[in-house]
Amino acid sequence: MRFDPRRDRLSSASLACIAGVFVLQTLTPQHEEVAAKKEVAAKEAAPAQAMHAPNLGGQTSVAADGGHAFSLPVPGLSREDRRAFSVGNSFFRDNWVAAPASAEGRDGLGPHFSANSCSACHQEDGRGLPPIAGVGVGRGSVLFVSPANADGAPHPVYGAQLQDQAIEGVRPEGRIELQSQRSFVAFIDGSRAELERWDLRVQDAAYGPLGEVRMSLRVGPQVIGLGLLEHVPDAVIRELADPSDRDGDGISGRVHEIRGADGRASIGRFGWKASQPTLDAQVMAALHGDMGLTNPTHRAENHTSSQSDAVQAASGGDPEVDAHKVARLAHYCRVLAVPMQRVPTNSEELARVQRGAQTFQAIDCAKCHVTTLTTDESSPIEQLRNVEFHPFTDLLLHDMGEGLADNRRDGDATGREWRTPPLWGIGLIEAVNGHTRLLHDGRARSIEEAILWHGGEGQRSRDRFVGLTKRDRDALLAYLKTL
Ligand code: HEC
Ligand code: HEC
Ligand SMILES: [Ca+2]
Ligand SMILES: [Ca+2]
Ligand SMILES: [Ca+2]
Repeated sequence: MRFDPRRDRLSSASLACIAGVFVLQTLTPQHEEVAAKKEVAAKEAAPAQAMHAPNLGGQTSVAADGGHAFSLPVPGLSREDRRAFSVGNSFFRDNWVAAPASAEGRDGLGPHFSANSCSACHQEDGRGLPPIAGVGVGRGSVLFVSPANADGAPHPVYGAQLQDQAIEGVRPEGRIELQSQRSFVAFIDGSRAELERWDLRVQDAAYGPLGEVRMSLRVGPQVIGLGLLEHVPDAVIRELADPSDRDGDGISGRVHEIRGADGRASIGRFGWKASQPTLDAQVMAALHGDMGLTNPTHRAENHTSSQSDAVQAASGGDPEVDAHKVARLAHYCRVLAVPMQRVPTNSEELARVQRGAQTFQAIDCAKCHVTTLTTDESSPIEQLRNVEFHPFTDLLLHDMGEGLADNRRDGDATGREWRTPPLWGIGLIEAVNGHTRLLHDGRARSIEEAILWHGGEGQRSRDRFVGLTKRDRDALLAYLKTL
């Protein structure tokens, strides 16, 4: 379904507020507002076409809002691309097993692993959970570890990731324990919000004490719209960066420059620290790091020579996952579509959401959560070429302050830097995953808490949020929930 903003005034006004291009249009004079309300009323009378939502993913968007909202392919794919999507879907969803197994082509899991399928951490192609006792254990996070004195380097015994599961006959590397810490934030109107964060601990370390380590806990993000983000031209991302803050707005933003094994330079786009430049690279890192599956880029099993039980484990082939399967998995992630914004049909609610969209611009959220980007012609998928879309990210690294810091280097990203996450789909995580945990480690229990954690380059924006009236805060949150 192609979305045409000119055909539909309601959608075009709301699209204007997400894109922030025609801000004037959202500040319409009184008589036009009345006209708009009349039109809304007319729409309510015709429920069949009431919800014609703006296209966050450009013409690749899908109208979807239930539990499977993140699981649809972009419309109009060729038959071949749809078939590849279905095959990729089964590789993504199905469990891998230990070798040797009769499940031909699905073995080689481990010896250590964090989960036995991609979808365990990206459930319904959505958001994973941190290992909170009784809630999130084994449901969607990874733990990176480095020695304290070698920032970002793999641990000499445990490797770059600490996996809390293992195949039979091999010990899990340890158990991740979170100790909750609470704090409070006061708003200008006197109301308070409670924030939660954790102290991380590894218990039952199987291969001797870890020693002093730096740890980074991260949850799996929703995997929608990635084929669009993959083909935003490098020049556009570089243009958004302002590493020495020349315009003095307190926001810098840095490109994560990646140097591949072949010496080629590229821009990191994927992961919470933008440490992977392409979907293929991200998929192969996940296969190896999260599931213990060797592949064309990572040929050696994911254990160190000090882990003797793991060293003796059977292999599922060399590599366990071949280039063909990697391509199917990457294709699957590439074409998962972005659901349309769910614009309210009720005129009061619509006015509130539009007010929230204006606030989003006014308090500089959009300086990092950039509303509009465009792909070039380089995608292998025709539908993803030359698409204007609304991801709410600049794909850049930002220093987000001490509160969010994991204090562990990842490639060129420091322990305080994080990539601006896209906000599309953020209001649907609850419907898809049954929770509203946000931020890289899932510490925020709501959108509001996620905003309150913003520090560093995001501090000014966060302070302006705290200074808003309750009415304006609620409008902003209502707006974000429509994304
Ligand atoms: C144990 C949990 C876990 C498993 C299993 C897992 N992932 Fe992930 N995934 C993550 C985390 C955590 C991140 C963020 C990584 C980072 O910050 O570097 C991520 C990031 C991604 C991204 C980038 C998303 C973005 O917005 O940047 C893609 C694509 C992805 N995973 C695909 C896969 C595929 C395909 C598989 C299966 C081969 C898989 N994942 C298995 C946890 C997991
Ligand atoms: C300086 C850049 C910057 C600004 C300004 C900024 N953000 Fe963010 N935002 C980020 C980064 C980076 C993260 C990820 C932090 C993390 O996970 O540790 C983030 C995370 C979020 C999240 C959680 C996303 C998720 O997927 O878990 C929400 C919601 C959010 N921001 C909303 C806002 C709003 C609303 C504003 C304005 C009040 C704002 N941001 C201003 C950079 C920014
Ligand atoms: Ca293996
Ligand atoms: Ca390990
Ligand atoms: Ca700046």
